[in-house]
Amino acid sequence: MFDNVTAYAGDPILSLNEDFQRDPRSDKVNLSIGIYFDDAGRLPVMAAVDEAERELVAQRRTRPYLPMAGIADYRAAVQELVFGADSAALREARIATLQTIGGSGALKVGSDFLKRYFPDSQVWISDPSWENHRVVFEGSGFQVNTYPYYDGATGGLRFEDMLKTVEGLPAESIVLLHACCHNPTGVDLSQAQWEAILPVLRARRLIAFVDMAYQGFGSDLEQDAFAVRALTDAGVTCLVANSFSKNFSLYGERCGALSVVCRSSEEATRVLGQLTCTVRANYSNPPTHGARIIARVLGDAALRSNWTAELAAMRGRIQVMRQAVHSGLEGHVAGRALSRYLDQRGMFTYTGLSPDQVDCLREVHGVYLLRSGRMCVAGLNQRNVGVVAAAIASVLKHTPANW
Ligand code: KET
Repeated sequence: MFDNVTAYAGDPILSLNEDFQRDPRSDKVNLSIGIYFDDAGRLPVMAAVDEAERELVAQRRTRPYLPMAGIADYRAAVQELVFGADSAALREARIATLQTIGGSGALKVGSDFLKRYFPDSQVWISDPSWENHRVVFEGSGFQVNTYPYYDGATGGLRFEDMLKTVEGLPAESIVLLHACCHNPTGVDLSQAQWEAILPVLRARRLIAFVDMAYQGFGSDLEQDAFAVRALTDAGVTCLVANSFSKNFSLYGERCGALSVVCRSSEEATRVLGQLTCTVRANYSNPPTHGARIIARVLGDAALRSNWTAELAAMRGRIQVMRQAVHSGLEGHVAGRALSRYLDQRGMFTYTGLSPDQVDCLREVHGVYLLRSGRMCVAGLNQRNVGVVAAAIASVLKHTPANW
């Protein structure tokens, strides 16, 4: 029956992470998947999450089917965190938000919804982007194209080229944008660059689909939401997929949300209805546990400030690791452009290492990066950073300085 089922080539991130788990070497280092590890190399259980979960468990709450759109308190908390307590669109009740199965689920529900109403539109993602963006949108039946984004020569942004491409897109094209901490490059638009692209999106009647998987890992929770809020205030049609996997360290609970900013509250009600219809057709309704924890933390002043502080400390630790790997490399390889380790933001740095160099790092040194050269800086710690810098230096010594 399944003779013609071909073998799955694997996923460039998740399959590599599984390879890492199987690697028997005790000194292996995982800088592949976008997961924050603490300085002891462990996945943290954040204190506020721990406390909220204990309370929940003590209450011995039942687990009914949730509404298709998810928990009301959770949805309200998401709206406030993403759009800001003083958002005019929120006050006017014109944002449709529903709880989703992680940020991935938000992208999937959003892209299925868009395919139904904009069947002839095409999707534009940054070059490069998170590998799964293409997979999700193609899975909904869209043609996926790229707009210029990263400049390999400088480690910065090709903003003028990006703008020019966006200016040439047909109306109702879907433009996937990263709110902050761009994955995989760690290079974001400045606030001035966002201000420059907003009128183009609006004037050309483009649909902005913003992916915000790293709120709190760039500057802080508020500043990281700048793009989302500026788009909303500028009246650009936009969808926002946000994830709590990273900033709550709740990867396996699959907590995220999709918000669609509409023209009126009446429109938002209709849009929410069709989004819940998409959910029903896929998985009926979302799960309870993780969302209850998040709603509790965000809804309680003390827990929330504890969470915000711990997130700030995580962000600070990543910054320390950026400096540590930079100075480690400086000591080993002179004359290379290393500033990108310091300048790029969020969990990732695009190292410029070639697939062959990445293979060598993994096979010879047990250091795992994505073959695109993406390094998850949040996997570094005081114990492994020196070893990693020495391993990269050793790989670089055998190749010309091309970056
Ligand atoms: N968007 C982006 C930009 C992103 O990096 C991830 C996960 C997600 C969405 C998915 O979020 P979730 O809530 O887990 O569904 N990225 C890391 C893990 C992965 O590939 O699934 C990564 O890039 O390593």
